[in-house]
Amino acid sequence: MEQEIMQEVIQHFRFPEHLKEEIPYGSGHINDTFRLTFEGETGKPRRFILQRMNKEIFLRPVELMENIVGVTTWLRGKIISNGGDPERETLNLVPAADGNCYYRDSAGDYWRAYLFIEDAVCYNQVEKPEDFYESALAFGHFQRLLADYPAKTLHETIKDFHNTEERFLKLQKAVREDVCKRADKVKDEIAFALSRESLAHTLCRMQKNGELPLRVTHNDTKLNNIMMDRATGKGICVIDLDTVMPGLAVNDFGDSIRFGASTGAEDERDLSKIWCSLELFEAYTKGFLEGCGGSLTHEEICMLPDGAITMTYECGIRFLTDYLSGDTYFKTHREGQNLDRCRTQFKLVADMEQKKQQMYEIIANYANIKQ
Ligand code: ADP
Ligand code: GN1
Ligand code: MG
Repeated sequence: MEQEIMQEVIQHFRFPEHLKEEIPYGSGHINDTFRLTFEGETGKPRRFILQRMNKEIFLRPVELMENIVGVTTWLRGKIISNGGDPERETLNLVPAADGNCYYRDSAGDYWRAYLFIEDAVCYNQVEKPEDFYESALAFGHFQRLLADYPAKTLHETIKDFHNTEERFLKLQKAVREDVCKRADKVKDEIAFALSRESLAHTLCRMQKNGELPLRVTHNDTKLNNIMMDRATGKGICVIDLDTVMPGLAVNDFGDSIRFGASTGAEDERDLSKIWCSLELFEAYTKGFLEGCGGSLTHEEICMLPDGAITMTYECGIRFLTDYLSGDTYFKTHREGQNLDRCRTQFKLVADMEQKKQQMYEIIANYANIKQ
């Protein structure tokens, strides 16, 4: 059945004729991603990414695709006027046969296709601080390129995505309902989350009262959502644009730190390996501030450590909620993976709390803030 659907979908996009290979690809937690290789006319293979969008999560896929068309067209214009290469520096959608930028298959799922970005890699863990610095530069730059994007035209693809207060309420509900009878096993994690409720409020409150501005942000800035040039090591293309929406710059910073400045994998079971590396934190801070090019307000800069702690806390809460609800949101490949992910996030939160003053000093140093 799956194979028949794949064939149907592939026929409905404007791909070359001869398919040589089709493999599941990448390690995203949300969509089903495939890499397709076709025989090219000159003998050189041509590759594409084909994705089935997650319909439980993205309830309005046509609106989602409108966002992606809008943002990639905008970026394309900016990249061309800066003398860059629009085929590599932003995602390029492949049209479907009917001219739409998506295809709805006979099972009701929505698909889209992108040019495969060649000669580039994306990492699941930082290998060298310089790579993390380069990724920060690119994420900061991405935010700057979108600074004057008409935010009102963007659809909210996932409601309350980084509304940490709402995430906190959803955790409480999941604990109350305990549909899988797992709450007893994770009393410590629940207590950890509930005892830090104030973390859920600070940034939300600052956004509501105007202390932190809403900008067009990426909202899912983990390291494997950026392609790095294989030859130069530079961050060339920000991908995974499903959650580009108005949001907080400190959250984009924080989400990168949560994932990339950790000394271990997101689902590492041996928690003695998990720390927030200040060396990596420093590399990212330097790159992000450079990439944002002076566009952040004083208040935003001062709240960057809070962004890191809040995003890590929020993600831990989301993993725990999903574990309690029966693993329905994030893809899992083994029993208890969401719980393992939750535990690494909470270990990082506790470590970041200890290191908050040092984080602030690093930021103040790069942002030239007098202490
Ligand atoms: P998810 O939302 O599930 O995380 P992504 O859009 O991030 O899906 O894609 C999953 C993975 O596929 C990425 O981490 C990356 O490895 C790879 N990928 C996605 N788009 C491209 C592309 N245009 N070129 C090369 N690799 C890509
Ligand atoms: C998901 O799509 P992916 O794998 O890049 C999630 C992020 C989480 C992240 C945790 C749309 O990111 O919000 O921070 O997993 N994306 C969505 O690894 O929920
Ligand atoms: Mg992704």
